[in-house]
Order: sequence, then structure tokens, then C-alpha cells
Amino acid sequence: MRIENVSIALAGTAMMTVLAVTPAGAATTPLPSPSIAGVLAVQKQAMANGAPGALTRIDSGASSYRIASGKADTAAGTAMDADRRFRVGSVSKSFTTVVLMQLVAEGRVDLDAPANDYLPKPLPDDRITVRHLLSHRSGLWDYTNDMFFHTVPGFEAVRNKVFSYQELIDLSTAHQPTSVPGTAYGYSNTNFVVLGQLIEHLTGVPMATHYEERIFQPLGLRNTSYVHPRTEISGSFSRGYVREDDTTLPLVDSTEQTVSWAQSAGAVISNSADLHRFFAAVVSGKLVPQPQLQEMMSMVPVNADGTQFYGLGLRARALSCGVKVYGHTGTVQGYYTYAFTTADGKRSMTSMANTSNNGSVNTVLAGTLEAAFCGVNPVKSSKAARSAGEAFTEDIAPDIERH
Ligand code: HEL
Repeated sequence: MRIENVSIALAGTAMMTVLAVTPAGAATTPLPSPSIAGVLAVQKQAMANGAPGALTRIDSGASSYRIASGKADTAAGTAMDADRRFRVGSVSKSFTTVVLMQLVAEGRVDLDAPANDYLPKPLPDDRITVRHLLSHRSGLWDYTNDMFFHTVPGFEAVRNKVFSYQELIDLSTAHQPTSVPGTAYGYSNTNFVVLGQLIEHLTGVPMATHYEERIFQPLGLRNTSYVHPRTEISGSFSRGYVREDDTTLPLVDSTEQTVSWAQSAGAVISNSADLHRFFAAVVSGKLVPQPQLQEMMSMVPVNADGTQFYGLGLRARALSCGVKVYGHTGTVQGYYTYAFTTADGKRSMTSMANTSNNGSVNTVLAGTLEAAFCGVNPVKSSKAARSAGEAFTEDIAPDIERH
């Protein structure tokens, strides 16, 4: 067993730590070795762009790399480490999808049936199917476009609020649809709020119990929880800091919130090790049977150059070295997340920067995918930087400029 524990002091107050554990004789994968220098360079750049801290974990076969920079708590001066819990935002959509696909496998939901067959109050368009919701093709308006038009005032207005699913759906359906169901990809949180409502209405069981019994407990995810509408993150966690639209103002500590505005679309708390266990289990068919897994992994391109894809509650990215990785991204006030794994689940990478409303940090952080799976330093390699630089170009509803 080789254990490396390297600490690198940066200029100023930041400290980077690298922990690598490689059991002797561990099997190697055909992928290039991860570039730890690349991860460190990305984290350094994310911090230069305004993130208080960042963490990355890479699991590759039997080797594990845990890399952290900066602060988990700026007031207390606590250093970041790669084991900390955080709010994963829309990575939660993959958890919700697993629950839904298990219900499909159990014969309780038909992917191509109208969602209205399963809902307590019908959506305005009967043509919206369950598959349209899972693939963001329903045309349902994303109510968060209005809610967070002004970032911090919008956030403070909902920080402690508890919404019913229906209240959120009503905010969406007050708008005209963005497209005819099934005709266009248009990322919308509304889809996964409807799915939460559908699952609870059909089964009579809360989402928290489904997550717990169908995913967290079977996989032993001890650092993963869904505490909605409670606001705390227990155990060792990173605080999150959202940037004001007026960027001259100080960051706002957004750690405590109900996340009720997102619920089944984004309120899971986890850490990097658990996310790896989760996504590796997803792609290896340990959570959903093969036919449902194939549906989840049937990917459609969602950006202009065909490097980013969406399946059912699952994203894919084609990286500069030719590898395709599967997982999800997340943005919730105070946290940007990338959590992806290879098709065989043998290499996984999670990165988190504890800030948000700062697109340059999110774009830079995407470079950890290139470093982890392609072994390049995206801060140096223009090809990898271009690939990573596409990170933030998709998915915010068309024609919407968020402030
Ligand atoms: S947005 C995304 C990301 N998804 C979607 C969901 C999630 N997160 C949200 O809808 C959060 C919206 C507000 C976030 C807030 C901030 O940055 O803190 N921004 C503003 O208020 C801007 N005015 C598609 C990026 C995903 O990666 O899937 O997570």
C-alpha cells in the first residue's frame, strides 16, 4: 500500500491538500492516469475566480485521490477536505430517476403513459409523458427562472419556505409552455418536481423514505441524506457561499435552507465518496435492471458541438480524450457540483466548489473532468480547456437571462 499525503501551501491563506491511497498491485484501467496537478490547477483557478474552497475525489480502480483547496468555512477558517458533505443540487435528479425507474421495473409506471395518469391534479397538456419529464422534453416552464431572477433576494425569499409540490407546479403552469411535449429539450426543474409528486401520489410513500429504502440503505450511503424541509447539514460538511449579483458585495452564507424550492429536483445532501458509490452502482445495473438502465443511458446531444448529452435523469459528457462519462451536475445556492463516472463505473470523479452565481467558477471546475478522466491539465491544454469551457453553455432556459 502506498499512501501519499501532500500539502501544498498557496500564496495567501489558501492551503491545498492531496491524499492518494494506492493499494499495492492494484489493477490499472485503460484510461490515462488522472492529472493531480491538473486538478490542483483547476481548484486554484476556481479560487482565483471567487470560490472560497474546492474539493475533488477521484476513485480509479482501487486507487483513491482526495484533493482539497481553500476553506470549508470562511468565518471559522476551517480548511476544506474532500470528505465533507455538501448540497448536490440537481445531482438529486439522478436519485429521483432511480426511484422512478424501479417503479417502472415493478410494473407500476409506464414511461410512455401520460403523466396525468398518475398525478393528483392534471398538468395542462395530456400529451406530456413520464419519459418527457425525465428527459426534459415536457415543455413545462422552469419556475426557478422567475424565482431567482434576482439571486440573493430570490434566495432569501425562499430560504426558509416550505412548498408543496403543487405550489411549485402551479408557478410553472402559470406560464405558457416552452414547446410542444416531446419536441424539444428544455431543462426544467419543474419536471423533477412533478416526478416527486407522481412518485408520492402513486405509492403513498414520501420521497425521503424511497431514497432511504431504495438507495441510501442498500448502498450503505452513510453520508447521504434527504432532510427536506429541515435546513441543517449534519456531520462534517462544507458551508456554501452564494455571490451577489452586485459582485462588489461580500458572499452570502447560504448553507442553511429548506431547499423546498427544489425538493425531488435538488435537495439531496451527499459527499464525494457516496456519489461515486451511487453512480458506479447506477451504471453497473445494481439499482435498476438492464432494460431501465439502457433507457436512462440513451443519450441525446444537448449542446451545439455534441459533447454534452441528456438521457433520463442522467447526463453524459464526451471528453477531449474520447472517453464518455455519465453522471450529473448541480447548482444550488453556495455549491457547484460535477459527479461523473465511466460507463463501467471503474473511474469516478466528483468536484465541488463552495460558491455559486459565478459562472466562471462553474466553467473552470468542469476542467476537473478532463484532469480526472483524460489525465491532462486543462489550465495548460487548450483542447481540454475548450472542452471544459463548454460547461456552462447549456441548460438555462433559452432566452432567459438570470441576474
Ligand atoms: S440549473 C443547472 C443545474 N441544475 C439546475 C438546478 C440544478 N439548479 C437551479 O435551478 C438553481 C438555480 C439558482 C441558482 C443560483 C445560484 O447560482 O446560486 N443562481 C441564480 O439565482 C441566478 N440568478 C442546469 C445549471 C444543473 O447543472 O443541472 O442544480
